[in-house]
Amino acid sequence: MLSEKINALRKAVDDFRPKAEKEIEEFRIRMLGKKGEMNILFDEFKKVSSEQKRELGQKINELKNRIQTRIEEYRASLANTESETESIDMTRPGTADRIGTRHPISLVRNEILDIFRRLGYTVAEGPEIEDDWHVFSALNFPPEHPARDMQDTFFIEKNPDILLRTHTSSIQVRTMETRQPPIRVVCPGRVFRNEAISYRAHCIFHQVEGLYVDENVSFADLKQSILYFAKEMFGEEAKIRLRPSYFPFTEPSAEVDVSCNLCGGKGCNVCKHTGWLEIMGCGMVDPNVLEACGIDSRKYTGFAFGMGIERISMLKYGVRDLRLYFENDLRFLRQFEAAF
Ligand code: 2U9
Repeated sequence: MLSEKINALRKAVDDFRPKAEKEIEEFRIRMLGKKGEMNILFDEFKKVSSEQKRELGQKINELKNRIQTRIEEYRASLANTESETESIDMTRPGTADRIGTRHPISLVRNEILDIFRRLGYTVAEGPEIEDDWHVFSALNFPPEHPARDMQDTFFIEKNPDILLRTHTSSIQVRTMETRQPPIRVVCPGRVFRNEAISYRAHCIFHQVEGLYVDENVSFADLKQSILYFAKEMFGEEAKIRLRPSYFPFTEPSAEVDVSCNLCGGKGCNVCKHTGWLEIMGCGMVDPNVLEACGIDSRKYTGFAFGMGIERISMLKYGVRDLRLYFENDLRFLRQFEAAF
């Protein structure tokens, strides 16, 4: 009987989980107080036979010690948690988790696309694996043009030619084939050229090209759109100049320079002491190209432009080696954490 009572009480002691100091005090009184459980046990103990006294006496003493140690332990642990809660400043900002960042090529691509979206352009994309028509023939490349050579282009199949696109112009061809003017599109994407890798060239790089076709689109419209782009991308003080050039798909064609934003046009080693940096090519879409894509070149005119995203990003952020964009070195990428 008494032995069972001792066991039941020990279980109650072990199960006890106080949440506040007050509960410990109540527990102490219930167990060790004048009319508490221990004194009831001691009273009953007086009545047990002398043979049992030794064993039960030991058990009761153990239980009393257990209760006393538990009370001390609970008091100590509650005191600890209480002082901890007091010292935590709940208003302090938490430690932010380190999440991934946008690659500088994505940052600059998005920025370019946003600038042209503000001018009413929409974004179009297309396949990286293309056919001869969309990359060369529709764009007025003559059959013997060097870009069609194995040295410059990665071919997947010959006759009929299937290849990796060397520019995103194929997207504009596809747009014109499926839509009639007015057309205002910007076409971002990866392009592939069989080039030796160096600080200024890579066999894979990224472009954004643009196309505007409508009635009465003029070279003046082209210049004004590019000036707007240059100011948005490089700052309000940016100036542009156009130098005559040649592309099979535009006539007339031009190369665009922006005033060097590093030296403010005074001349430095980035702009090779000219005060100017080349940022893109452009021109009026050749009527042959409009016709090849099913657009009436007597009714419509258009302008087009193309730029390398790596190049724009290098100029904007002062990056001197293009290969950094492909190496995924975190020491490089983390420098763009704050950009967006
Ligand atoms: C169509 C008609 C015309 C796109 C153009 C350029 C000029 C140009 C280069 C810049 C540096 C490519 O990345 S780069 O090597 N691009 O100079 N691109 S005009 O003209 C087009 C495109 C599509 C149907």
